[in-house]
Amino acid sequence: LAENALQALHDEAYDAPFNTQNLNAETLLFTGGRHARPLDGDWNFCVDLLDTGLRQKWFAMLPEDPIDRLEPWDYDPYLGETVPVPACWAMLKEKWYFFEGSAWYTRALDMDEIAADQRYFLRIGAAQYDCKLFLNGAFIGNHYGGSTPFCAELTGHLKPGRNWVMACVNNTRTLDRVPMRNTDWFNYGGIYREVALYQTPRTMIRDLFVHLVPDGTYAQIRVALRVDGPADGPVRVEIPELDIVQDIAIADDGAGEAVMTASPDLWSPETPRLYDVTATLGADRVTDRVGFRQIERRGTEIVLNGVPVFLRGISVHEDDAETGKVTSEADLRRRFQDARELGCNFLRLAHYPHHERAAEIADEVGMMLWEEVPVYWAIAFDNKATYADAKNQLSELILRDRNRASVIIWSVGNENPDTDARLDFMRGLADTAKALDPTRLTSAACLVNHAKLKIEDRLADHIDVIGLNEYYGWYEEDFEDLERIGVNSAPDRPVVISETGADGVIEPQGPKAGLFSEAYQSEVYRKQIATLRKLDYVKGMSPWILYDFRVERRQNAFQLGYNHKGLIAADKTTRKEAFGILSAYYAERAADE
Ligand code: GCB
Repeated sequence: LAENALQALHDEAYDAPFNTQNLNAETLLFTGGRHARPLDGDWNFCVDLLDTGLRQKWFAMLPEDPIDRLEPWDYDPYLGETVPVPACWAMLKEKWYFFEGSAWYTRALDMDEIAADQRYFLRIGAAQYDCKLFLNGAFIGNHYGGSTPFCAELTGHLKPGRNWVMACVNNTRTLDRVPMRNTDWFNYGGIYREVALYQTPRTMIRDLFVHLVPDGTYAQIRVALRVDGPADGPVRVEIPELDIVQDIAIADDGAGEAVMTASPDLWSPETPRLYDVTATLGADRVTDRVGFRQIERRGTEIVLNGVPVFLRGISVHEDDAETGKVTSEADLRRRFQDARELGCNFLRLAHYPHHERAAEIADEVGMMLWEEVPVYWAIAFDNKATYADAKNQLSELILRDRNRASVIIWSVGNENPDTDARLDFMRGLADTAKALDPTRLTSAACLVNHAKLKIEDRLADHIDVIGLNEYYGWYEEDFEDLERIGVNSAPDRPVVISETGADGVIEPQGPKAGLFSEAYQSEVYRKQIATLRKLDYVKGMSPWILYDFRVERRQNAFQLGYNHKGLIAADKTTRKEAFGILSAYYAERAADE
């Protein structure tokens, strides 16, 4: 008791040693082509609302001799119920539906042997939001950010035989996180993407970036590498279908790069050509399938491989009525199929990094992508730690996906108030994106200045494409204002209508007419299309949204926990009338091209 009382006095400090954020973009490992040992499946599980586990150090209680334990612990990580990984706990039991706090995951990891010349990395595809990792009782590291992968090096901690991996995952919404407390999507907690163990030689290829040099010649490919460990020779890069075999010298800091002459067939939505790329350093070998294309902004045009394009898009969340944020190959393929049937050449993956398979499939089927970090609404723009977190999430996303030709835009945020602090913050992110990847466009979903009825946002000078969310016909009533905005604005760069739309609930659950009816949604789409088609600086649109999605904050009699702005209902099958209206418009646009 005395000890507990003492602990209570030091309450603020109990988690401080574990908030290291040492698992971040720096420690991410390039995994393309590497052998993954999956660690998915059943993990022991316990929700821990009061963070008793961190206070009592549940992670330090090893399983060897449970009978002889001297202290009465409040949880036994080695017994009790299990949950599948990946999963969102909200989807597993009704009593966990709205749970926000810490939860403990534990599983055995059996190793036949530990090779002295090998390194071991645990990779978690995503855990919402704060993940503290332990191995055999020792704290390994901590990651912030709910949608990007992270790697922990286990070399030196793993032993032959049985090891125990534990993760404490916390999805509490706070003001300083990215996103903050208030969002319009569900706060699914848990380890909801795949977990795997990777093994590499001592010296290994940490990172590989392959792209067409964006100089308008379409005749040069650049490869940039980062090697970790002492390299005693060059890295050999091969692209067999282009007859490329190139040795790249590695400098003392581990960096190496080369520009090679080649004339690849260019990647585009119509011709999604990909090439096998391998990089070899001693016994270490990574591979990728890479498309080559150039995306640029020229005045108010978005130009792909020298040709102006109109982005026929739709926004989409990572959300499923059954599994929450857990996606499957079939679910992703259906998404691309539905977008294709809508007539899209472009998808906005809102509002956070989606599963990495999404961009791989987009590469393969030919769909341009907008990828985004959850700098959503009014986050703590004047907080340095919040900035570091956002910057890290953006860096992890870019390192993960910058070999994907399909990704044409990095978006640094959504609907943020135009303050000085926000301008500094988001300009910093846009600069980060360009530094890590000068080959793509930057954007952000900005807001209309409703007082002036004008597209006006100070961030616009620092991004390539002005994303614009406008809800004329839904949150804003007067459609004529949208026409005025069109006339009052003369943006010097392309505008993409990153959102517009209206809720439409199919009868009999929805009303026959008026707000929330399918008929009303259709009418909004008709009017939006009629107005936007006249604005020549609008170079694309990604209305809100492909599927209805779950969210805590929508609770009226029609919503019942869902946002119903989907063109397809939450069953991902039932199409609303507006689907046909948008697809007719996209068919017409495609025919004009
Ligand atoms: C928005 C947000 C999006 C919401 C949507 C809505 O402007 O960017 O996250 O879900 O509006 O339905 O209100």
